[in-house]
Amino acid sequence: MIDFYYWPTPNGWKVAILLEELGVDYRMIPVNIAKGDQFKPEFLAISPNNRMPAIVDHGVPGDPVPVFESGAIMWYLAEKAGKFLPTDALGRKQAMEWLFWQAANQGPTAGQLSHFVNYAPEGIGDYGRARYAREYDRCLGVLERRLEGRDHILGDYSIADMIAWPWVLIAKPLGAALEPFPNVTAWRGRVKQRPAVRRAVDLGKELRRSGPPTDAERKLLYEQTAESVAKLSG
Ligand SMILES: N[C@@H](CCC(=O)N[C@@H](CS)C(=O)NCC(=O)O)C(=O)O
Repeated sequence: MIDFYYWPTPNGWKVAILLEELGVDYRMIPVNIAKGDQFKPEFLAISPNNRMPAIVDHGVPGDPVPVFESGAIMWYLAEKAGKFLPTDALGRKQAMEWLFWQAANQGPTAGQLSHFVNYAPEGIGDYGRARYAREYDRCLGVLERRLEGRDHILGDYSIADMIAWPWVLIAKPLGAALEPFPNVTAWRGRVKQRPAVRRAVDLGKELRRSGPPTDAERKLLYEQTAESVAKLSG
């Protein structure tokens, strides 16, 4: 059994997709990031960066194994299952490259773009929005070239697709047009058709909020410092 600490966002969907694709037994535990669940000491013991997704694997001999960071979680689960990860050395090197690419480039960029598009206070978000829109566009260009002549990022469908796909799914709400990227558009559609992917994107959709964050939620999510996290986690 896997405990899956989750909130319905693109970062949460990445791991939800893999869990659904693997068909493993898991229990979804909501981490309400707008209410501060990510600062609870029991969650920080699993995920020291106070971010979801995270998992605890109970299906191992000895103590349960906690894993944080979506890329690490996905590598761990795929390797354990022997699925969605190449087995040869060169293929594994490429899987690592594209996982790190997502975690260090596309993910943070899309996250910041989402912040500036959705949450930056009126009038002061323009520079940030333009900066991250360009960088998000650049990342789409990188994916477009990689998908030239390939159905999936590593050739076969793998965790490299599952980790990069959620932030491409929501390109439109982020203000980006996919028309200039036909390879990315076809890949986005190909992955979207998979039943496991649909189930993952629907996971916990009833938890999703509508409307802008309250002042208290805004403070909790966007004004974190080492000191504020230390205070909140008691
Ligand atoms: N690099 C992390 C990013 C995870 C992340 O940013 N999670 C956000 C929600 S999308 C979160 O938990 N935020 C809580 C907070 O900001 O305190 C990963 O890929 O796992």
